[in-house]
Amino acid sequence: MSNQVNNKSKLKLAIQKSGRLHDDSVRLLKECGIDISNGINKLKADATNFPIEVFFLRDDDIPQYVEDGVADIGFVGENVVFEKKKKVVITDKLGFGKCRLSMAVQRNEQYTGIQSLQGRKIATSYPVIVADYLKEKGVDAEIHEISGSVEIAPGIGLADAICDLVSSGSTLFMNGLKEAEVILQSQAVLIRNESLEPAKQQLLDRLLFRIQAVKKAKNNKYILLNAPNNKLKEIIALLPGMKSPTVLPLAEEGWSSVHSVLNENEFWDIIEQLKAAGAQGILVVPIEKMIV
Ligand code: PRT
Ligand code: ZN
Repeated sequence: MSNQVNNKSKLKLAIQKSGRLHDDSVRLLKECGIDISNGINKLKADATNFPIEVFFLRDDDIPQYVEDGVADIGFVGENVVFEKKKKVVITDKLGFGKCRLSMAVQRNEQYTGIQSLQGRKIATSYPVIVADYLKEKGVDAEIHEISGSVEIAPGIGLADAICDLVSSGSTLFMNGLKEAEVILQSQAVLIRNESLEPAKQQLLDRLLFRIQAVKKAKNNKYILLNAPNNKLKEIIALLPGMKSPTVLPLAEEGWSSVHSVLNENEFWDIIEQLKAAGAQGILVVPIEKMIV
């Protein structure tokens, strides 16, 4: 096979070169069985065990590369996708890089709703999203675009308010600001070019299948417990499982071992109910991959 043909049949993925999304992007690939550990310091790297080529870029550039087809797909914050307004398709949420884009004002300021920003100055690195939001709310404010350290703008008299990404809230707190209004929830997403050729779409489907299995596994736990046979019915009724729980007899007469899968969201509630129903020796084990 010539090199050119070889390259054509590879899926080209753009991820952040360095920064908050880099490590989680590489980790997700690894959990999908895709190893690029030899190339992280280069501009691009081939995976050794999946037909994928990874480009390392600034996050701001990823939507453009995917729109142009230089990359077929990308992992990037949804906030960047909305700000850049490129023609790309958001295909999946990746479950990491979670944050929110929020308006913030000085802590001692009275904030009575977005209308209180009427006629005032807002510093942000997200001028497009902010302008859309203000327009939708019918608020006329001056947007001052700055690319970094947005949180210091009110303190130095550059703006009355800011609109910036928040995760723990400690940056706002340390700069004497308070979060006033969430305007967007964001996380890393997989974007794709609008018209992928069939061979690439097939590769993307394989990758998406693996990503689903990894995400599902993270949200679920495998649970094993011992139950007296006279309580089995009640205990089984509490367990969802993939189909129904597995029930195996224990060596000790009158007891069974029950195995099932629990979703993280309902996990503690169900554990409490299981205990109350007579379950003993409850073991909870992480799941590596989950294919349903
Ligand atoms: O070099 P490159 O352009 O690629 O990187 P970058 O500096 O533009 O981006 P980077 O690495 O800072 O962020 C990449 C992406 O991570 C963002 O686009 C978001 O999708 C996501 N993300 C998640 C965050 C945060 N959480 C976050 N907390 N991006 C930035 N922040 C910053 C925020 O701007 C503020 O300065 O962290 C500070 C607030 O954090 P808390 O925890 O103090 O609230
Ligand atoms: Zn950036």
